[in-house]
Amino acid sequence: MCKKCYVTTPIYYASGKIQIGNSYTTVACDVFARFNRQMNRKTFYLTGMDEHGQKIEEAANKAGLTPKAFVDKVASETKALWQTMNINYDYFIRTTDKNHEEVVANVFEKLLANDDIYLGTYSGNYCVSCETFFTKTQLGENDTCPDCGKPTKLVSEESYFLRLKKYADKLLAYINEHPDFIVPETRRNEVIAFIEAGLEDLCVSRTSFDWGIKVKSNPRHVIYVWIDALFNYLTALGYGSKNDDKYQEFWLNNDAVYHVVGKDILRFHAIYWPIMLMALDIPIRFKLYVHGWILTKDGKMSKSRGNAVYPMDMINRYGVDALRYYLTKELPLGNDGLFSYERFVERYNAELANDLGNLVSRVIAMVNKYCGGSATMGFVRTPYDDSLIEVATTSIKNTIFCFENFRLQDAVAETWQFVRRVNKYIDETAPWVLAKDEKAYNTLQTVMYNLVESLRVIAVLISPYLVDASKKILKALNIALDDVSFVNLAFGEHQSYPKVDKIDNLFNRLILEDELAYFAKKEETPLPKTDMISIDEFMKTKILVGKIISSKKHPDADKLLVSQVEIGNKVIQVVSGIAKYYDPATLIGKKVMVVTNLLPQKVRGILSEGMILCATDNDTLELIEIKDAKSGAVVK
Ligand code: ME8
Repeated sequence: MCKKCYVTTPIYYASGKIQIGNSYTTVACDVFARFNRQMNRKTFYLTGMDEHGQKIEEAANKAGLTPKAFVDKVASETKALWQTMNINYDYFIRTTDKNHEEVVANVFEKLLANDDIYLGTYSGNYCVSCETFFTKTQLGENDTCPDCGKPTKLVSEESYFLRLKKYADKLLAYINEHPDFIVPETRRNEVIAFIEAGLEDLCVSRTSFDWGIKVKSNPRHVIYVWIDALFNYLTALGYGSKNDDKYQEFWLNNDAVYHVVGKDILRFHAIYWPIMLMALDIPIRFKLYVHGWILTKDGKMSKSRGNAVYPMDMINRYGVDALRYYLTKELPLGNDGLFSYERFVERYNAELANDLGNLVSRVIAMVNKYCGGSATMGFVRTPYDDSLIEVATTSIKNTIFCFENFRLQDAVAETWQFVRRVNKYIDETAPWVLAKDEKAYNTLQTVMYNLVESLRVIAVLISPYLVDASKKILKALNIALDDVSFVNLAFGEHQSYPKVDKIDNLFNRLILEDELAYFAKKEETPLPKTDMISIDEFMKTKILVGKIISSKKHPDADKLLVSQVEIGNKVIQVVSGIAKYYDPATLIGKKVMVVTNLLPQKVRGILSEGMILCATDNDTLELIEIKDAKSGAVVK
């Protein structure tokens, strides 16, 4: 059995805020890392940020910050979020780290020297949002990005290319010889089909933006984000630097390296990354675990689609554990999972408040009430004990098996087999009846011990995801956290509980209607200040067609004209700043658009009752003329 574990999340683009969809991978890897630590394996958990590229440059411009100031801000916000979410990573890499930049630039030169990278011209469509090039056949309708649906840009520029074709056969052979290289199998088959369809060499540099690592031998080129990003998995371990101990320990001499990624970045990790490693003669040590997406009822959850749910909104209302539980429980490795508030509240009530929270409160209250707050393994057995212990043993074994294989959802389900069995054991043994019968004292002791010991086993099994609840239970049982381990975990291992402390409710029951009303109200709260207006606001503007029947210069202002405008059977006076562009005589007879419901106001002493609409780019100005519609017609 392996003694070490290296697990990585993708590094998140610094351009967007973390929503619960992409926080999924980080929670899942944290659960896996905690499990491995509990198996006494030396574990290195890596996460971080992808901070270069056009997308981030644009986001920084929009925020009015330099790219560096922008990514610094996002990185510190992200770290703070992970801390709140009990994410216990060992290293947080940023692609703007000097060491990372230096190593990536060197790796690029090495690939160039070996002729694995060559200079050519790229011509094709580029999606800034996904930082990806697409061929014509891959594009969606109207040349939109096949992944995110946004418009792509046609780009033609000198570029460096990584030779992929050269390695296609070698990669296929590797995948065939390593059946568990890509998990689950459906994703593996997808990758095989993609390679068999023929690989195009990959564009790996850009000249049209600046924010990135420069090619040392040709600084006009910036290394395109995927070489930069993928290498984080090695630079974080010190690869290519003076001190590469961690690279030796966790990559070269380790059988358990896991890259956990969403299905949208499968190709990059399953094809481009191993080919880069092959070209550099670095052994492929990793396995790829590919998860689906968290969807909402209108598709993939993402900030750009406007359907994102943010972790802090859930944490502020339900606590960190509830969110970690939901993410761990709801997303199977292979498929997508649906997020809805209804489902969240249902799961919370059924599994956290009822099955677990209630169980813990009841057991601790009973052991205090009936046994003075202590429990010791007894010598009497009830007819239900064998079954309880059998389910405990199976549940421990299966939970560990599922965690080992990154089947986190199944691991939770296996543990819950036991949680439910313990609840049933209370009903079967009815301690409140035993407590009334003096002769049943020893049986009651046994039942209480079995229940408390069950809580201990459960607290260990849930510790990778319900981090706080697990600690609270163990604290109440007065068990040192250092004693907690999955190795040799067995029912009956801990034989005496001299003092069981009272405990507050772990999860208070929620009322579904209240929660739905809360989120509905939250969604209705006014949008942050923007220059957008609602349709209702726009519809308040009354625009009618008017015919200019006379026009003359304003007596006191060179820039203004005073016109009489006939609108239907009414004539209004309008003062407009158009004298620089129009001779008043040429306006007579023109039909124009007039805003007619502005409050009348005096402009340099002359009353203006409306506004004539013009198109302007500041250098030129043009009245918007109407050809056929009659004076008085409505513009809408
Ligand atoms: O792709 N459900 O970064 P990223 C589940 N920088 N997972 C989701 C999700 C959802 N609704 N939305 C996003 C990048 N993700 C690159 C990675 S790694 C060398 C470079 C997941 O911030 C997505 O599938 O766009 C991906 O695995 C991760 O969040 C990072 O996405």
